[in-house]
Amino acid sequence: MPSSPSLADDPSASSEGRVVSGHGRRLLVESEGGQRILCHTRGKKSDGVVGDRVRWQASGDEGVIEAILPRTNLLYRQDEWKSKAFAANIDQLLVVVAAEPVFSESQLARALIAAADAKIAARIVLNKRDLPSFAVARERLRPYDAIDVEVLELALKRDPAEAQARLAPLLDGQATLVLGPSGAGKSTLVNLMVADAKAQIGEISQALNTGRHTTTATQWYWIDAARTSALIDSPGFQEFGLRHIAADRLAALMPDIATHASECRFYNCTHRHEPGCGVLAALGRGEIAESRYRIYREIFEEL
Ligand SMILES: Nc1nc2c(ncn2[C@@H]2O[C@H](COP(=O)(O)OP(=O)(O)OP(=O)(O)O)[C@@H](O)[C@H]2O)c(=O)[nH]1
Ligand SMILES: [Mg+2]
Ligand SMILES: [Zn+2]
Repeated sequence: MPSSPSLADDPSASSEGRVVSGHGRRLLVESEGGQRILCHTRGKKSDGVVGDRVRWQASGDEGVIEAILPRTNLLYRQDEWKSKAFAANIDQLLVVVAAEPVFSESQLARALIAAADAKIAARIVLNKRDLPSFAVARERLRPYDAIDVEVLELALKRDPAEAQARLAPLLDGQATLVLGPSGAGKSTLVNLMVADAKAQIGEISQALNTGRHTTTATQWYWIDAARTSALIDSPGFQEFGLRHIAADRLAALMPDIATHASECRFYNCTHRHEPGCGVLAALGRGEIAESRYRIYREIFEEL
């Protein structure tokens, strides 16, 4: 007689699910039938993130995570001392910024670079079209038209019907991570597209521009009852470290820089001071936006 089989030997003892929210070792897992069960990870491990597919086993009213299944992708940031995962197994990214509070183009560019590195398609939403400062904000996004990142100009709160009509086809059948600075309108977007989301919205005074965070945890929402389209709301970020990216790969992840990097005299050109640099030449001709080149330099120095 063999001794009692371990769970790994008997798949019928556990079932698959998806992490829909979580903090540390406590993860909320949605079963294939759609129920949500609070699960704990075994031991000290706490590497489950929202979007993860897991094997879990019931244990009383709660559950225990047996394994995190292999990921198709993982979007995360790597700051100087810590790494922070946003979500796993996502189909696309929506970076939401707004006319107000004024957004950091560097943080936006970093999110797009991380997405390119993880091979995740990305779009930008520029929200609060109703505000007078919108035109200036739109102008700051011109370099992104040139690299074929779609910019959706929306007023999620002021013109919800139009925003809904434009977003619906883009979100259909996809798992979409919503990322961006605090106060941009991420939760407003989630509430617009998900009937019963009730994501908390920060009614902070526009004038104060305080940038307080309203959403504190990443959370997975289904848009449709059939559970085919999902939105993942996330807390606003203020920094976005890219220390997981090798310095010599950075240019390749910035399409406007990459185009001209092939024109450099030296194959290992860093595009900072080398003679015959195609990137510096293109910058001089105005074919690369100064803000984009500045961001390239800033990130390169960090790596
Ligand atoms: N004027 C204007 N305000 C908007 C619009 N959409 C959202 N807001 C406001 O912007 C503020 C912030 O919205 P949230 O959806 O909470 O922003 P968030 O990105 O989720 O912020 P965090 O959760 O802190 O990361 C709220 O006061 C919204 O009402 C819009 O189209 N126009
Ligand atoms: Mg929010
Ligand atoms: Zn160069």
